[in-house]
Amino acid sequence: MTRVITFGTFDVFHVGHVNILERARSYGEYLIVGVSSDELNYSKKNRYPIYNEEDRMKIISSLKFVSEVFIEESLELKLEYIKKYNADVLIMGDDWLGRFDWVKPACEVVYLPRTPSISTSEIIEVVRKL
Ligand code: C2G
Repeated sequence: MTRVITFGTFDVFHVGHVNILERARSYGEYLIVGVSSDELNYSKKNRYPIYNEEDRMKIISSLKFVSEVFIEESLELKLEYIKKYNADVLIMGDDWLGRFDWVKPACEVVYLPRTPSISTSEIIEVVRKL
């Protein structure tokens, strides 16, 4: 059984998130998702997510193609998470192209094209202008 792992904030959940999770799952039979903690998001983007980590975990774990969910506390712990969850493949969107190649001795790394024209930041901007 191939075990696939992916990571993300998945704030203001949208179809781009569904697409990457669905495609990630197609690489194996078991999909593990590391959901970035509120603190990790703050350290990366200088703002807290709109949805808190508990709600984001609940949304992701309710998807039929997701097998297991955990909180990702740090970007530097990728290798530890890959080992802990016994992952064979790491899937990331191509906005992260090359950034996680350093885990390659431990597992295969695949970057998938992002869904065009949709992002959490764009949704926030559009709503803000209403
Ligand atoms: N994504 C996508 N298409 C979009 C928007 C997002 O394919 N239109 C993908 C991203 O490439 C990423 C995943 O959805 O693989 C989650 O996106 P974000 O929530 O923006 O995740 P991010 O904040 O980049 O966190 O350890 C890595 C980080 O935790 C990733």
